[in-house]
Amino acid sequence: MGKSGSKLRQDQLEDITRRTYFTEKEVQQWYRGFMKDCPNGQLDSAAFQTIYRQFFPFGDASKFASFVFNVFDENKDGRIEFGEFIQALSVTSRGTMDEKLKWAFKLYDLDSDGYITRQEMLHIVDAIYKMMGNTVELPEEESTPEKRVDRIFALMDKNADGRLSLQEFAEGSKADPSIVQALSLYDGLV
Ligand SMILES: [Ca+2]
Ligand SMILES: [Ca+2]
Repeated sequence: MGKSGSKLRQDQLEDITRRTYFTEKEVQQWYRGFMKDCPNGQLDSAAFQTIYRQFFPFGDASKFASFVFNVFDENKDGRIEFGEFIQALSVTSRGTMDEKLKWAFKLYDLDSDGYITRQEMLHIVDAIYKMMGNTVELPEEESTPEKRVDRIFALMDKNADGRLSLQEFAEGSKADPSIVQALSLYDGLV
């Protein structure tokens, strides 16, 4: 007693290590940190937003944080458990380019129908702009979320149907990595 919760059971540890790019030692370290910040073993949306706000004190990170939360919360029960947390962390920090792109695609594809509409992308880009506040000087052609989304769609929407498939999104992102700027934004944030 007393120590329960500070260490993962061996079978859980092995399972998580198998499913992520982390070593057993790293998983245990993340687990200790996670349980210290979330003693009940769960992170809710409000707590998640608080973490993001600390990183972006000059803008409003709430909206972006709530979108990222939904990707972390894989079983959609409104809470991030350690398994979900470490899985997302593994992909965003050590995943292959394809894994990172799929993860970013999920972030943008708000209704999970397999396509990113202009409206969906506008929601995310708007959230990113709000989070950055006035801290970055944007070039004229990207001075508003609408302009940035127009630019992204001009580049990525090859068949011009007003929505991006995973393939269009992946090809466009590889051609111009700056487009998936959100990736580098949450890289290192969690
Ligand atoms: Ca969950
Ligand atoms: Ca969609």
